[in-house]
Amino acid sequence: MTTTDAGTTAPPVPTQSTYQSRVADYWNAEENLVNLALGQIDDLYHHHYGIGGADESVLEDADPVRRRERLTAELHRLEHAQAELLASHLGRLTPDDRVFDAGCGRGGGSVVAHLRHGCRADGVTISAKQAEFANAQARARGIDGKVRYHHRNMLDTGFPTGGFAASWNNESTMYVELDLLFAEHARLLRRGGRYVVITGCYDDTYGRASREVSLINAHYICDIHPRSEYFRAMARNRLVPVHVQDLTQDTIPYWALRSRADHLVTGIEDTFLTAYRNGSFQYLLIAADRV
Ligand code: SAH
Ligand code: GPP
Ligand code: MG
Repeated sequence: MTTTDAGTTAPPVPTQSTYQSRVADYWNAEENLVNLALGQIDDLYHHHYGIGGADESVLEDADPVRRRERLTAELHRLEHAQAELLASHLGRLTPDDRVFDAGCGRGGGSVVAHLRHGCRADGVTISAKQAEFANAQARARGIDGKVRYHHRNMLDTGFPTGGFAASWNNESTMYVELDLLFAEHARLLRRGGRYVVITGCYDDTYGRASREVSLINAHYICDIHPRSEYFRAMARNRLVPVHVQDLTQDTIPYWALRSRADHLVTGIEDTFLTAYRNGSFQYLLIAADRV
């Protein structure tokens, strides 16, 4: 067991199921240009999608090198806007407040929250590689005293009970059982603390998971939940929604632009577009108070 500045103790290697080990393998090996080339622009590395109107004029640039650069920058701008939207829902935070970034990827979201609110941040990822990468980024920025990343299981963080003013999952809920996840958030958040999730969920009004939702699951090794399950699991775990926003129409321009970026596509772009357009899939933000 190791003692950390975040308090209490946690095992040096997270306890994890076989499934979670495979998820860790995916993220330890992941080097998609669509993530690295975007992150290199300003050293904010995101593993989520974008929102807002896209400047499609970048596609018309006659110079092929400049066209690629402008496309990359435009996709990054849209992903950054998504991170800022999430951070804007974290409530009022002071520099002494601590926030928890559950499933933090290469760390961009915690940096955005810290820069916006001055707060301390603890990010947790099941991938040792990502935690190492994100800590190196924080050191390079000189914010490693405030922003830290941990190779841990977000279902069992070892962080102190009631120690956090806010917490979130940005596109990381589809890797876990929601009841276990929300129980850990409810434990970590102080009363009146704020929880925010941005996620892709399947739409209960469609019926069950569509073919496209199943293809997205297979692509990322995840298990997308229905929208209804978020609200049931929150209600069971002292999390009371204060704001719900359907971001589906806001994310379609990102996917439409990404599908035309030949140098960045991964092959999943048309599946997302079909899933959003056929009504089987939603991009959703929920902000909730811990009561
Ligand atoms: N929130 C980040 C990354 C999203 S990608 C961003 O917005 O950029 C999904 C992340 O969830 C990956 O970092 C993966 O390691 C993490 N993850 C999946 N299951 C996890 C678990 N059980 N515990 C901690 N992290 C997990
Ligand atoms: C991460 O983004 C993707 C996920 C966390 C899983 C699926 C998300 C849903 C909303 C269903 P990424 O930036 O690593 O993916 P990509 O490499 O495709 O850009
Ligand atoms: Mg990406």
